[in-house]
Amino acid sequence: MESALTARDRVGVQDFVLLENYNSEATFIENLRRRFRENLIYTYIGSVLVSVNPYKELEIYSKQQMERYRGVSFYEISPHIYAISDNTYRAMRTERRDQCILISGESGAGKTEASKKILLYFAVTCPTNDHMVTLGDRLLQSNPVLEAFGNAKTLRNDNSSRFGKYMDIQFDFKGATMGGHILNYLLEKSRVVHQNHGERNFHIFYQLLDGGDDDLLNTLNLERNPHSYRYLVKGSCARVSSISDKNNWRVVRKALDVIGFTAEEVQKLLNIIASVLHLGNTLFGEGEEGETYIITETQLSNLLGVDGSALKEALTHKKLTAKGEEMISPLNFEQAVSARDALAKAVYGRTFNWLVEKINQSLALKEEIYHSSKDASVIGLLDIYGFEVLQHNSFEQFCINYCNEKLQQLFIELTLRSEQEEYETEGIAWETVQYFDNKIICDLIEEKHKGIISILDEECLRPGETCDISFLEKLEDTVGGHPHFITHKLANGKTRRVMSREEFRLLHYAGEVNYNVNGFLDKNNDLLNRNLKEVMCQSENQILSHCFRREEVIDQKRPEMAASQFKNSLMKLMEILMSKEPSYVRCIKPNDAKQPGRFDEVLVRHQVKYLGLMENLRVRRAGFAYRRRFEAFLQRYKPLCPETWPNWNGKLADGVSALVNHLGYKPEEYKLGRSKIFIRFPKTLFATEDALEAKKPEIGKRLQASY
Ligand code: AD9
Ligand code: MG
Repeated sequence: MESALTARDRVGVQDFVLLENYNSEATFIENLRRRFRENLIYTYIGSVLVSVNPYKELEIYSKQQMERYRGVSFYEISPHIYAISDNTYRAMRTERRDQCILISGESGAGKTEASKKILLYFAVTCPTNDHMVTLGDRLLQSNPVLEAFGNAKTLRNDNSSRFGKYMDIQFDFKGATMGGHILNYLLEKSRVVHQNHGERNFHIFYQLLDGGDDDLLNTLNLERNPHSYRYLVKGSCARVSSISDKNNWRVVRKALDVIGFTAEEVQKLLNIIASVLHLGNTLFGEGEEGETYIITETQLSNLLGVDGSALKEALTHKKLTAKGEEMISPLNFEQAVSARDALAKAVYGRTFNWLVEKINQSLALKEEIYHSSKDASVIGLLDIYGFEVLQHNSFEQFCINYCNEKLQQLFIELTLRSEQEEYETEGIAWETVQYFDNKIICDLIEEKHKGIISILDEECLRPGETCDISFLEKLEDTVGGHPHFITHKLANGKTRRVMSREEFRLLHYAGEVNYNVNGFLDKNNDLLNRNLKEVMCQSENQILSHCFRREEVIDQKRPEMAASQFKNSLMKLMEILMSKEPSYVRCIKPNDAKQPGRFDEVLVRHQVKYLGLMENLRVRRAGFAYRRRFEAFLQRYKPLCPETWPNWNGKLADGVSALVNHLGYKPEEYKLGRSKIFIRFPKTLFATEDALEAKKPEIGKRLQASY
């Protein structure tokens, strides 16, 4: 028994609810640290999985490991991302209810890696339908493609997701995978034309240049050196030691084939990627009368499949309709540069959407299966960009962090709600736990008419002179008194010196972030000059003509603005998630240096705090630390009682009663619900576990004797 205790001391407890001193943050973090030191990166809080990024490859993801977790109950075996996967799968099968797995944590904490491991688990362990032998492959191969086009090296993460992703995996009544569907959220398009110092553009550009063969680069009129392209070197870090662009190119190229892209489609896609690079190298000169002209000759129009002179004209002129008449007016230098960048962003962003559409077609249920799949169930997998605080935070960080607020809101509602519901359905009294509800911040951002997004939209639409600063002033007037909103203006009319006049600060659930309003209006407007749209919708490149629709040019109605669009897509996402049974993976980043073996306590404490893990634990423990279904409890501990061993044939609740009476549980230590036993203190369960351990040799003998 002593050695068991020592082991427990060394590696910590595998479920935080088993901590004696569960109210102490220090004990919580110490437990995480001990486990991290032993390469035990996973720990539960009840059914929530906490994962600490090891920043090194661990030998825990093999097929044999997958087998270990198949069909095995949660608590019987060490915590693992496969246990969550398996549990979710079994819950879907037995309860016939759609499930979802929500992965959260800040940038670089390991969300995308976790989501890939879950997908791999399903692809490898779930039966495949005869029709769909390649579906698992296609599901898996969608990752490298989307990562190539949607991920980039940032200061926080060498493979940072710059778009949000929700994937549904569909299973038939036999539990075989039969289809998939991806929803993508707001790609950080601004990265196409600008990157902060130490960051890169999307991986695909560098992969193509490093890995594409000479013939391919020739046809695209590209040079191999990324430094030749202005859009690739804004962050001064075209090469990253941890990334092999050449190898990744091969992986992506193969993945495109597996998913079912034709050679022609791939060529068209690469033409577009190359054209973005050429756009970046398109330079303008200024004439004597302030008119702008293009001074570079490239293959741009060929690659885009559009008429060269029409494109030149559209890059340097603007078409306006005034009083029913069309007018062409020249752009000045800055306007031309921003029209060019807007085109690059639009081309890339829309191509990314096309890519997701194509992948969805490849993962879609085939018609004949669709009709025979009334009993299909779904497991949703959410992997979004994590909370981000940079030196300079802009519109993109505002959206990303808002998205994280929404997810946290969902976590709060669902963990508390499901906990409360469980006590209710089991007929057990419930004690409330205090926690910070971030709804107040969500409201500040998204409330109709009064929220930041509404104010931003209004400012974009307001006729007359509006600018980023007038937006900030509007914010001050409208939400200036909000407890989570701060600007340089103090309530007494004085100025807060530490803040610039171009910033507002939000006190997010995960920390304070200063947002610089420069560019907010433009990014929210996300406008592309009409004549550029006209040129693009005539493109001979079918991807582009699909992405730029003629109707868009004819229809003068203003499309929804970027932040509102994002807000509405998040609302829909919340509805989707609320309709499913959630499981959670909470990812923690152990250090900012991306290094293995380093556990920075201050950093970890901060994450434990804002992820609400202590509250999560308290809620879980408020009533009872441990709960188990009667059958599972009996199955495990029945050898400890002569009445229940080797078999109990009566009512399950009576068997559990007999067992706990025999074990000497006191009435205050446990409660029997309708289908589960609730145990208040971990030590009760420890004692029972120790008794089971001590009994093992005897049970083994009895088992042998009975053969
Ligand atoms: V972001 O919000 O998209 O910027 P993520 O997705 O949370 O972020 P990601 O999964 O990309 O982070 O992990 C960052 C890096 O940590 C990976 O590229 C790996 O190098 C490393 N990592 C994360 N999880 C694991 C793991 N389970 N095993 C080994 C890991 N390495
Ligand atoms: Mg990610």
